[in-house]
Amino acid sequence: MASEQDSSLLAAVLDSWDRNCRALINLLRLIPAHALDARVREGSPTVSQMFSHMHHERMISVLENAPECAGEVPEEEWKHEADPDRLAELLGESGRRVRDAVVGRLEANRPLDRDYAHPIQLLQFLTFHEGYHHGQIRSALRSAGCQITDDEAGPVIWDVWKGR
Ligand code: NI
Repeated sequence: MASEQDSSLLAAVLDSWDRNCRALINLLRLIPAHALDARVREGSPTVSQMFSHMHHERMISVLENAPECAGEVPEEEWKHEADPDRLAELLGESGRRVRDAVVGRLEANRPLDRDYAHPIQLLQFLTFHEGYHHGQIRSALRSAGCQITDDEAGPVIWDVWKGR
């Protein structure tokens, strides 16, 4: 790292990735197991499939951009996984791999292999991508009549972001 200010900015960026990962797992934990097969409409992916897809996106991004940190990319991108604990475990692993990939490239002062102007942009891209699917998951739950209320989401999602 070039300076003390750079390292404190990097710590803040990594902290936001950690918060994103925590909020996503917290969202998963708010969903009753039977609601993992909710969809926005017939033919849309299930809630479970969207979580699998987010894990897949992280894993393929690491493989393509920092293969030294890659793990096993799932064969099925949109797998319907019925076990929420398994989804949480996968997301835990991919969250760590993404983090390691970015930190590793920054420490080595190397760009990512394929995409992104700067390694940090991988974190920002994935945070954006996951926010997008977060909204879709909330819509799917609403369509299936098992919506998460703002009172439930507040402390474990929004406050995770805003907490000091
Ligand atoms: Ni997507």
